Amino acid sequence: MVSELQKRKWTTLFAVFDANNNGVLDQKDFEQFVQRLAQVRGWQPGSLEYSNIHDKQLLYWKRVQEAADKNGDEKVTLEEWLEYHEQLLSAANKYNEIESLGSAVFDLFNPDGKEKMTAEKWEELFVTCNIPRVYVKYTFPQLDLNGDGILSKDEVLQLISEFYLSDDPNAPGNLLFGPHI
Ligand SMILES: [Ca+2]
Ligand SMILES: [Ca+2]
Ligand SMILES: [Ca+2]
Repeated sequence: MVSELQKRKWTTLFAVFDANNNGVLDQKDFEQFVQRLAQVRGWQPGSLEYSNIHDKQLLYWKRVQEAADKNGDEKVTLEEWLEYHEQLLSAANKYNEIESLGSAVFDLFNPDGKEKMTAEKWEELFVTCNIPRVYVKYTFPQLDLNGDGILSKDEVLQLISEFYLSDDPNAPGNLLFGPHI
């Protein structure tokens, strides 16, 4: 049984991915995301960092497409998206699936594995995803589960798993993309 809370969260995630805000997901959204990230990071198109992230994002989009684009029109509608997540909820391998998706997102923001996900870096992610950055002040301390000022990969994976799956209104992972849930 899917709750309203879960549906709201999946819809929020859809909105985060829908970079050009036209109500469907397709490759353009993921390309726009790369452009924004490059802007935030000061990467020139054609640079090594740029093409690296670009390739990763296109792979990521292919995965989303494979999982959710039921009618194969190279677009993912909100309906298809919700259906995919509903199926994910009852899938035996859901934790593996979510962990590998979460890992891909984390690595995107930490390409060399050396950067620490501080509140400042987290804010960068919000700017890139077009989420109001003012949310970070409120949500970061609750997301930083052990209070050391950094979101570790383990913390992020736990939060992502809560975001995708939890029906608990008090789960910190609900706040992953802002406090409005
Ligand atoms: Ca779109
Ligand atoms: Ca479709
Ligand atoms: Ca921490």
